Amino acid sequence: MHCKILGIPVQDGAGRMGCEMGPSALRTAGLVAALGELGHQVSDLGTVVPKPQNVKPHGNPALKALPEIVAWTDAISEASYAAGEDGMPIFLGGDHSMAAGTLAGMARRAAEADRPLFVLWLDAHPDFHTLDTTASGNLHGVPLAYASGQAGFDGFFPRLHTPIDPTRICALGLRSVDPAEHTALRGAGVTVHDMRAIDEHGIAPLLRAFLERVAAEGGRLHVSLDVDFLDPAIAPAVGTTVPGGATFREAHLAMEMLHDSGLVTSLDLVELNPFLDERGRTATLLVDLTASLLGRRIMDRPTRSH
Ligand code: EXY
Ligand code: MN
Ligand code: MN
Ligand code: MN
Repeated sequence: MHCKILGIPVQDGAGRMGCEMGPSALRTAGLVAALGELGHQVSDLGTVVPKPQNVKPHGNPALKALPEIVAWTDAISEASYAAGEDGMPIFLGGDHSMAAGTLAGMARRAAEADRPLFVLWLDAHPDFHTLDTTASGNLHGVPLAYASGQAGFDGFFPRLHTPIDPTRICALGLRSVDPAEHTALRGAGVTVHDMRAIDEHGIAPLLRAFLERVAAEGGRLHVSLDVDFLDPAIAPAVGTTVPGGATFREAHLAMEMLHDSGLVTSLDLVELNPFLDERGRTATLLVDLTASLLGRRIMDRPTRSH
C-alpha cells in the first residue's frame, strides 16, 4: 500500500484552539515509521494551506469562522482529490470541519472511477447540522451534512461535484446527538449505531454488516475517525469529550476488521488537540489504531478465522 500523509491544521471549526497542532503530534508520535514497519510505502505530502475567498454573510448569527472554514474546505477538497489519484490518503487533522473537504474530494474521485463511496463515521457526534440548524455555530458540527448534500450550504460552501448518498453512511459510536441532527439523520436514511447498540450487540456484528454491504456494492470506503469516538479515559486529548465511548479493544477490533475487509481507501484522523493530551498518549493511541487499520495484528491471523 502507498500511504499518502496530508497535514490539515484547521482549528477554526472547533470551539477551542489546539487542533492545529494535531498533524505535528501525529508525526511526532511516529505515524510514518509505524506504517513503514508494516511494509507500506509512506509519502508525507506536507500541509494544506487555506484558500481565502469572499463569502457573503449568513443569516445564522451563531456561525463562527464561516469564511475561514470555506477557505479551508475549498483547499482541502482540491488537495484530497489530488491525493486520491492512487494509494491511500491519510488526512491528519485538524478539527472535524476538514471532513467537508476530504469527503468532497474522495467522493469526486470515487465517482470518476464509477464506484460508490461509503463512509464509516466513528464519532460521539454525527456532525450533521446545517448552517441553519447549528446552535453552537462551531463548524466541526456540519461536515457530514454538507458532504451528503443536505440543504442550506449552497452559495456558502464550495459546490459539491458529487454528494455522498446518505444511505451509504454508517455512523458508529454516537452518544451526543442534537434534536435537529436526530430528525435530519432519520430523514436522510443514515445508518446509525449509537453506543447503546454497541453495548447490546457488540461492535463486530454491526460493523461486519456494513462492510458486507460495501463489498456487495463494489464500494470504496472512507473512514473518518474522531478522537471523541474513544472513551475519554483512554483518549483525553479532545475538546468535546463525552463519557461512555469506545474502549481500547472495541476501537482496535474495528480497525482490525477494517483492515481484513480490504475496503478502506482513505482515512481522516481528526479532533486531536495535543494541548489537552497527557504525555502524548492520545496521539500514540491514534498511531496504534492506524497501524491496526493498516495491518498490524496481535497474532498472524485475520479476526474471522477461528
Ligand atoms: N453537536 C454539537 C455542536 O454542533 O456544537 C457538538 C459538535 C461536536 C463536533 C465534533 C467533534 O465531533
Ligand atoms: Mn476551488
Ligand atoms: Mn466529529
Ligand atoms: Mn465528535
